[in-house]
Amino acid sequence: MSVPRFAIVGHPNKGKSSIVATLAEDDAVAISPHPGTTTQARAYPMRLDGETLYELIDTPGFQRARETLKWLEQHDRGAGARAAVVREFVAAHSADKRFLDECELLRPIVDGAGILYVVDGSRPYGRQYEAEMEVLRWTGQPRMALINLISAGDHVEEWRAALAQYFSIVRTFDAVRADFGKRIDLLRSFGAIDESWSAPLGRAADALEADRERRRRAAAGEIGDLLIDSLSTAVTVPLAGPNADEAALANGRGKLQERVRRRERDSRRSVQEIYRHGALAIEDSAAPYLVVDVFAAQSFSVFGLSATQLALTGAASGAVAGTVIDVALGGASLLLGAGIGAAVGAAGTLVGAGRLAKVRVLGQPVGGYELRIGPITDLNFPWVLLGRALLHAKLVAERNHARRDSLALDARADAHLADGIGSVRRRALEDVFRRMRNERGVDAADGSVLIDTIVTLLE
Ligand SMILES: Nc1nc2c(ncn2[C@@H]2O[C@H](COP(=O)(O)OP(=O)(O)OP(=O)(O)O)[C@@H](O)[C@H]2O)c(=O)[nH]1
Ligand SMILES: [Mg+2]
Repeated sequence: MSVPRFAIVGHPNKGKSSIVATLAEDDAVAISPHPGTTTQARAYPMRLDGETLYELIDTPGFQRARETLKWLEQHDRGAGARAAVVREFVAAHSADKRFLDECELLRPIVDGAGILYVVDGSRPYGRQYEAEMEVLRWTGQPRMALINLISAGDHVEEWRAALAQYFSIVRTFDAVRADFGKRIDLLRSFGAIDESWSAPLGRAADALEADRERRRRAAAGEIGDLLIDSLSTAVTVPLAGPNADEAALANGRGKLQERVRRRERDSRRSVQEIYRHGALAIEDSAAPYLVVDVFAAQSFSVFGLSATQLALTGAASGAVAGTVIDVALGGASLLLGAGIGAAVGAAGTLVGAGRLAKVRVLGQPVGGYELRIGPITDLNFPWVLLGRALLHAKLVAERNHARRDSLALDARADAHLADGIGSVRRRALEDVFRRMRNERGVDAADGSVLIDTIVTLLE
């Protein structure tokens, strides 16, 4: 069975390429505020597991719709021959510079593509569009109109009335903000206009929905791995003697932080690749919680659990058990603390504000000593990592491929994330975190609690 193909056509600069990018999940489609950005028809396949589900063809906008229509009318041989006359138009003008754009946009349609006609519903309707719509009607191909809203105006109703004269299905569709559900609706409704497409498009929609679940699980797996790795990370630095000095501590602390930061960056990249957003930049002053360092105080205040939540969760008990010496690294920012005066090797546990990492001096069998820093035992550390990862993954999963700005945080995300988790889940997660912190390792059951919880939190 042939793959359903749609040509996205319309006036220049109305969001055609944006719709292609959205429906093909391809952020490489050229989009710009300047009319005439797309100059050639180009197919973008939507692939899943090596199979092409459907194909979108981006096209240049109409330039000479009225003249095109005039030519068609001059060659009219009755309704039954109109599709053939359009084909003749393309053949007769393929070398005619004046009709380059018309030939580019009509060629895929005469070759069998369905039509998605895009208009901007924020601008008033005008009769100049009628020639375009009439030319499209002449092709006789299945067609649907999409009302995109590029700016603030609202002329949707007048557009709807006019479009209904030419198209059996008219939908509003926000090229830049349409979410996954809206895209699936669009696919299914396009299946309804053409019988031969209803089965493959129905299957495509089902496959995309199943894939959505798979992606969510894969993203949860990445976040789970990030937590496991970051909570079990420890670094070593060489020591001159059996006592740790300030410089060695600072050196080890820096290494540990850098390792966690790098791990977080890698995890974000993997999550973005799962959602086909590999090239997405995360840098926007509007997104401080996402951009600032995982170790910054701001991350802790936004994503960490409150003292009450920590107590309710049971996180506080048993967290510093073990024979190693926990050194308080002080201050509001984990491991950044000034005044780390703790002499490693001294007896006792300095709990301080709960900003902790395990620190110990190891004797080497071949002589010499090294300082081992980690794992990070700070009670809030896993919650901060998790909160940041969830927010990032949700924004990436929602993000439409027509957007060209960097990833920005929605103001609503200001709500304290940990509040949404619920105490039962929080406790289950904290049990897993505790085992990670205590270096006993996590087993398969812990792994599934972790992943299942993260999947739910991503919904
Ligand atoms: N805010 C907003 N901007 C949009 C929307 N759709 C398109 N745009 C913007 O409108 C401009 C044109 O979008 P394109 O997708 O390049 O339009 P096009 O129809 O392919 O343009 P040509 O290829 O030049 O004919 C870009 O700056 C888009 O970012 C929308 O739904 N909302
Ligand atoms: Mg374009």
